[in-house]
Amino acid sequence: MKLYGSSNSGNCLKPRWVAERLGLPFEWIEIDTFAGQTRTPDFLALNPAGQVPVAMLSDGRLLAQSNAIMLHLAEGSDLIPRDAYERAKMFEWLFWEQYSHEPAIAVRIARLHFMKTPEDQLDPNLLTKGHAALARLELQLTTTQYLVGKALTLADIALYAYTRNAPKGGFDLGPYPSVKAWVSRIARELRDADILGA
Ligand SMILES: N[C@@H](CCC(=O)N[C@@H](CS)C(=O)NCC(=O)O)C(=O)O
Repeated sequence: MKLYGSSNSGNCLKPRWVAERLGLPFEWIEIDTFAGQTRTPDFLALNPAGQVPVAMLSDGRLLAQSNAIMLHLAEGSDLIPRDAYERAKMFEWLFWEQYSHEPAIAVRIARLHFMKTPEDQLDPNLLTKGHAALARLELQLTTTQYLVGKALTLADIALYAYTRNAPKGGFDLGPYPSVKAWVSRIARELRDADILGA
């Protein structure tokens, strides 16, 4: 399998972490999104949406969208609950992540940290929406160690991807102690050297 992605992108790290955790062999192909490498004819042939991550499976079939790739790679593993209700709860978090978390938190990280856009040029709603998402996570994580059930699932991996870097997007995690503890826990589970400082 080939994984086309940017190491700076939480969306791209999601399927990479799943492949690493499950011991699935893959080749990582670094794509520089800021240099326009998602807009070349060769890349658009892989994903007409012009976005990473993209997986090219061992038989050549292509798959885009971080959460779809994770679901495919993790099929049959303990990262997807077998219980139907818990599995649906995992999907609840995955859909919420793409609509209510990533569009605020990932966008602020990209603009402030990577593109060096001045704060006053950003939509102020992003900060409000991002804090609402962090408060929603805090509400869950004050009562449970993981987002669904009693072990790591794709829900934790999806939400961890950008929450771990929320401070780079100007989100102080001080008011969210359970989120901070969960970030440390998931970092250890995924052996995420960027956060563990290894
Ligand atoms: N919903 C998509 C979002 C993918 C996405 O936004 N990818 C960004 C990097 S995080 C990208 O490829 N940006 C480059 C571009 O749009 O040209 C997913 O979860 O995979």
